[in-house]
Amino acid sequence: MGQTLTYKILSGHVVGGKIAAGEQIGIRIDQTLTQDATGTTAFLLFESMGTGRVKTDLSVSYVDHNIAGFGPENHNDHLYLQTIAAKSGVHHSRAGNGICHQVHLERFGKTGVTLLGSDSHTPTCGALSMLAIGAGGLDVAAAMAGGPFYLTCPKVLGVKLTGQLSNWVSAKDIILKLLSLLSTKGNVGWVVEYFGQGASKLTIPQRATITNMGAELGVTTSIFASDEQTRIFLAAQKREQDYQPLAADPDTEYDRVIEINLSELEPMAACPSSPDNVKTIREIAGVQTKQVLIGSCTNSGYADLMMVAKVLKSRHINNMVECAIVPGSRAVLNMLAEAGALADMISAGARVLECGCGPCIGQGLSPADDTVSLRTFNRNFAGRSGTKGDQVYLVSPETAVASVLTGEITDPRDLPKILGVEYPKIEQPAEFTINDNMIEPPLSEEETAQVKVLHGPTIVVPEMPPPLPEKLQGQVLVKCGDKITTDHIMPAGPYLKLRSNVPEYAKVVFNCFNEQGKPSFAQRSLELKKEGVVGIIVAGESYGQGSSREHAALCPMYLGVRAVIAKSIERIHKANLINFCIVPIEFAEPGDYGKINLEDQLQIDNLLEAIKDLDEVKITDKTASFEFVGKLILSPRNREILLANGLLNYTRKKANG
Ligand code: MIC
Ligand code: SF4
Repeated sequence: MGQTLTYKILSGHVVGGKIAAGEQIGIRIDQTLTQDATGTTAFLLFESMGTGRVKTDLSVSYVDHNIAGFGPENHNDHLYLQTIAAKSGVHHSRAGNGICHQVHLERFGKTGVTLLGSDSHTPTCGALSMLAIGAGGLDVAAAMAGGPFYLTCPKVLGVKLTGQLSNWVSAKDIILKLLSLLSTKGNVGWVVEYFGQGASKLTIPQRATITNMGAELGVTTSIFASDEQTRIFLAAQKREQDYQPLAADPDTEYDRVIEINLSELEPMAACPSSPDNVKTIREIAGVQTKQVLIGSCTNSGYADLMMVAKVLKSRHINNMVECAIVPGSRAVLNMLAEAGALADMISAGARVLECGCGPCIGQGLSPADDTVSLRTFNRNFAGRSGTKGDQVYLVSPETAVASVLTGEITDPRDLPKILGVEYPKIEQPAEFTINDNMIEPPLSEEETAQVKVLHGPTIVVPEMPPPLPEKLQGQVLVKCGDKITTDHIMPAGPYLKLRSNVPEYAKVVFNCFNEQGKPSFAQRSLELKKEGVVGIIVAGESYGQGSSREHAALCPMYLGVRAVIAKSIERIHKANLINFCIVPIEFAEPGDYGKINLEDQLQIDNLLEAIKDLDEVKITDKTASFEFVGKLILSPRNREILLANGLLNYTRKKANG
């Protein structure tokens, strides 16, 4: 039987373990990417590993998330990142150059290589047939130091695309369709591989929209074959040397196959407040919208934005709608400017933001209370936009531009009829405008010696975890439901600038559950910590969905949390918990979740012994007087990391023999 594309790349990179689904394997990492919001911690941890220059073929440090600069924090971070990149042999993409995934796709992606990124949308580069995986910053730091990345060897889901997209239906609708079929939970341990005639017709930016938002499925990554489309894109980026043909063997048998006929697809939206709450636009058409935001790392390709500009040309956005363009890369923005498309957008009334994450991560443009916001982004978790009770719909650029003209959710296929707008078919440019002057290449070793790393006063080296106790006595600090995202645990928006200062940032852990006039999660945790009582988080299914931000583990750990007991835990977050020595425990009987209450006292008598070599642990709820069993789904390496007080200490121990 032939090999899947995923297994071909894995086989070429494996350095430990057996390539078979479910086995723990270590793989060599060729490239890494970090962004400023996770990168500062990643580089602080990298520095403390003491390995000097990075050992990867290529590492790029992007500044794209935190670029608004309210107060000195952001710029302190940027200067640190710029100087540590210079010191470590890392490329540095400066603020304003674009969003990491979009820029990496354009300037650095290379077929057949592995990429580890401290951002959950790193799989975007799967569009170029790379094995691109999101991870916590500490895992990326370890990879920069030359260590392998450890993962569970995945099962492979083949998504066969047949047919052809109709006018006004786009790549976004393909991934929304898949989200409607698979949902955001229960997909841990899978890779999605796209194949079929329909896949071969999609351009690289279209594929990138799909692999990008594959992160919302909770899979390890998503990937397309490398074919003529790949060659054309890389040639247009003047990087044809980074192309090689690569595909699954023709006789491959996938662990599961789903078929999607592109000819039958129609425009869709992920309704509030989960990317899998998908409906067709026909079902929700007519809902009034007050805001339409177009762009982000999901839908910022040249064709997407040119299409929007062409539709807006000589028209005006609806007077009741605020419209902004959030370009993903400076290169695309430049090309829009050169083509006059930027002027078309501006004269139609669109506001043009600088290239960066911006409103996608709650950095401005929060919608008004009780209003609908349409975004071409990838996440609409409750409150992520910065407005409590927000109603964010995720749509394609086609649906977005149709709706911005009418002021209500509009099926773009109706545009010819209602406004006389014909579908503007946009050809991929034969050549992209290339201008890398906002990317600083690594310095030579001699030049590196002269660099002084700037640690501004708002950058605080994070504390590492103390050892776990043999007998764990703790209190349930929060009991939350299903699909708790890292945005619930560690809000971004105005707090994002505190990423480099754990004691400050930790004050807003679980802020969405804090009630006015009552002690916050952080205050309650620190009180208990003083008394020597450990904090415990109890949760439902799919705990820790969404982002790779390790602060969702690091900050609770700082507050004294040492265990999470959940019905299930998402891959990246579970790794982050282990890296920061918080024990991930899953209910053996999901029904036990209902018997536990907030503030219950829980006890585990033999925690260390269980971590050493047991798959289950007995937990006593002393308040509710019952016992239940927790599963420890841990690899031998996970166990060693927990027993070594976290990944940093574990790495140091290994280095010292
Ligand atoms: C996101 O989209 O949630 C982010 C912000 O890009 C995160 C990373 C972060 O929290 O810094 C992600 O996707 O991993
Ligand atoms: Fe930035 Fe949003 Fe993309 Fe995350 S999902 S990298 S915040 S644009």
